[in-house]
Amino acid sequence: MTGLVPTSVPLLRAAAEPAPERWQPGARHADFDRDGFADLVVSNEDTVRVIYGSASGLRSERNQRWTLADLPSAPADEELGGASTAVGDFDGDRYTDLAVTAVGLHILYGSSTGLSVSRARYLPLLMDSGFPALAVGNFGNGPEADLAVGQSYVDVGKASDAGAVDVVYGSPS
Ligand SMILES: [Ca+2]
Ligand SMILES: [Ca+2]
Ligand SMILES: [Ca+2]
Repeated sequence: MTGLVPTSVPLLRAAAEPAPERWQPGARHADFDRDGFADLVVSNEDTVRVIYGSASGLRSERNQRWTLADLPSAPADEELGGASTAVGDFDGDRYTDLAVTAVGLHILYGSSTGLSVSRARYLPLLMDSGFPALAVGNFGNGPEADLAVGQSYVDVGKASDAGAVDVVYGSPS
């Protein structure tokens, strides 16, 4: 067989269970450790996982898994509540970084050893209860990648559920 070869990997066991209404899996890829192999990010209602690529494909040895409780500076007693993810080099060090929205915005920075919560940043953006829409690009204000966070139901002033877009500009580490 040539071309695409289907291989089933049981990444999201929760998918076999009844899905809450808001359940929405997310998948991204980027080379967080710059070893030349793409690494895979999968997220669901309450968990973000990273599976690192290798010469022999995605390998489980270096798997990472975070819930909200693992992310630094996040408010306690909250559920992840809908993690959206996006990737970009937000600090311009050539390692791709991971943005995770969960009760605010978390940036996990890439490095030669991959992503680490010990090198993460938390921005307490006001979040609504849905899955924010994320877009990455260099919108200007420095060469680093920037992040736009769109939310449908966030209140703006006296306008409830008005919706808003926050833009977070990257900056050197
Ligand atoms: Ca990699
Ligand atoms: Ca970076
Ligand atoms: Ca920029």
